[in-house]
Amino acid sequence: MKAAVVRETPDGYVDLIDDWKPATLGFGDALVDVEYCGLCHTDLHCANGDFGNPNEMGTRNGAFRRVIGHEGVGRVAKLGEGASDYLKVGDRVSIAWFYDACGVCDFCVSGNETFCRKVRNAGYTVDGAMAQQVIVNSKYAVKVPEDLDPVEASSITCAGVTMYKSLKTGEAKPGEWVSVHGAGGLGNLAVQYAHNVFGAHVAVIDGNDDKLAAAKANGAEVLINRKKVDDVAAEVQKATGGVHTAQVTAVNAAAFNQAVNSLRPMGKLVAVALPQGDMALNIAKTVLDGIEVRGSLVGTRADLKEAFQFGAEGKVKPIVETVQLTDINDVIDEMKAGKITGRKVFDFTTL
Ligand code: 8ID
Ligand code: ZN
Repeated sequence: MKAAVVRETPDGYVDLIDDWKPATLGFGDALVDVEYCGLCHTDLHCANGDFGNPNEMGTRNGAFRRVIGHEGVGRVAKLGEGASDYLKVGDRVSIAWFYDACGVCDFCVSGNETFCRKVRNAGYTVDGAMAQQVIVNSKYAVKVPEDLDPVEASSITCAGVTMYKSLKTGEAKPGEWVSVHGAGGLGNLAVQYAHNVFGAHVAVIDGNDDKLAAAKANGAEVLINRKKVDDVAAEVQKATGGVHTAQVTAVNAAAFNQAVNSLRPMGKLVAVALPQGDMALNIAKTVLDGIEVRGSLVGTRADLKEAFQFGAEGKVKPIVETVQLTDINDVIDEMKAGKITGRKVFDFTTL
């Protein structure tokens, strides 16, 4: 079985192996034949060991190499004992970063399950979907609507739901301004959810004109190429009067400063991207303007179900391109260089 695994010493790239085997199904598990899996920038962080070495976090099949991937979509091939209450063979399900959780702690029972201290994450603490087969927890694998294109669904499984949730976290409202700092895989979907679902006006900041053009086609009204202006925040302030919520998806600490300075009084900064290091906030601006800073982490099963439904209704349409698994390290390089507009999605149906 082909799989993309974190290198023995994580260096930001993956090894492709042919002999990967999923573990025996446990109670409540289901085996999924993966159809598509997108590459998220979080996979690059994992492959680089940015959050710790995933190979040292234990595997169920005795291997010591972690399979990456959490924008997976596939069909259920086999059910473990107890799984038939939740899934049936043939169901199309997603394999998301939020893999499963304890189900009983304060976070789980209050609709905040992604913050459970016993959470497991696909492609990080358990094997992910960048493989021909993956095991899911039948209670946690969210079904993909049949009328949603599965390649587009893969992109909603992380990028889409993350931005849908972070717009909720930023309390985006109709007619208000949202700024999106970084128009990559997450950013382009932030534009679509903000404009088409939340009814907001959108300003987008990126260093790549192709991505800005795609954002414009998706309804963004203010487009700023950060490489062509002296002061990003001043441009955002001039064009919008200050945004109500700033969404930071750029893998760059400087973008967080630009975002906070783009806010109007009482604005909310939502931190989504995961660059290494600390975020600098202007203290006077934060205090005198009553700025709020919130982190936002993927979405719950309910958020994902909603995010998929907006895709099925055509309100959001991820920009996706299918590619071959053998090209994965080249795609990682393209992502590092900020060259991908939308998402590159690995096609497992042709393997
Ligand atoms: O739940 C979460 N919080 C979550 C979920 C998924 C992903 C967080 N993430 C994190 C990833 O780990 C990563 O750190 O969000 C970040 C963005 O993920 P992505 O959208 O998958 O990455 P990308 O496609 O490479 O896009 C990043 C964009 O940022 C732009 C780049 O040009 C690219 O388009 N960018 C950079 I790098 N610096 C910028 C800057 N200063 C910038 N755009 C504006 N200003
Ligand atoms: Zn992701």
